[in-house]
Amino acid sequence: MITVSARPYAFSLDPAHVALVVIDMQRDFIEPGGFGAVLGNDVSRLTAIIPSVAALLSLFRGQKLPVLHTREAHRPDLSDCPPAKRLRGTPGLRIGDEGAMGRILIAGEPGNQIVPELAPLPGEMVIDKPGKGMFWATDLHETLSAKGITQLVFAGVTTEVCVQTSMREANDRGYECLLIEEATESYFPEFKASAIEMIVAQGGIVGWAARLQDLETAFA
Ligand code: C5J
Repeated sequence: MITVSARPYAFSLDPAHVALVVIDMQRDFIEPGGFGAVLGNDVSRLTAIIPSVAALLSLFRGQKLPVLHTREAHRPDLSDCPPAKRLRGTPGLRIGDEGAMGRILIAGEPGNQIVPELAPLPGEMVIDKPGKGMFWATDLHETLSAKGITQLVFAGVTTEVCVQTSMREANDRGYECLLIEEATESYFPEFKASAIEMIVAQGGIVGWAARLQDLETAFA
């Protein structure tokens, strides 16, 4: 066991049963000119965490620990996108519509690829998820259980939407979840801060949060 200084109290990390989860670091959310930017968001906030997520990936890859990447992605025929999700937002800027980087949130489109700096390596898990949470309509729980993984270290975007939803789903399935603060971001700084406080509140009702430096120190 490795002890990581964390909130609300130290996290006991078990290298034999842990995986890193990088949520939705896809071009459409992160890069200037993508879907997130077209919606009026300041994507520079999200671009800024790329080095921290890369450092986290290096840490796990260096320790030969499992890595999982997710993408929010729908099938081209939208058969996995409920109308209530598809019809949300401004016409012309909805899921499946043609955007600056191809069809919005559609698997295989340029904007749906993970940013090159954080590209998955051969052998790393990549999960296309049609929901905000990574367990909805995926076989991820079975995949992680088969590998004996019981702890998940989280990074990615956005903190209060897909990261928090995935952490809550994981927590309900019995995983111990640790969020790395510098490796997650929101278009809204106050939402990131609030999401982290919600996660660690009440004795870690959803999980733990730690600084990247504290995780690196624990592994050193
Ligand atoms: C993610 C979103 N990845 N905000 N998606 O958080 O719609």
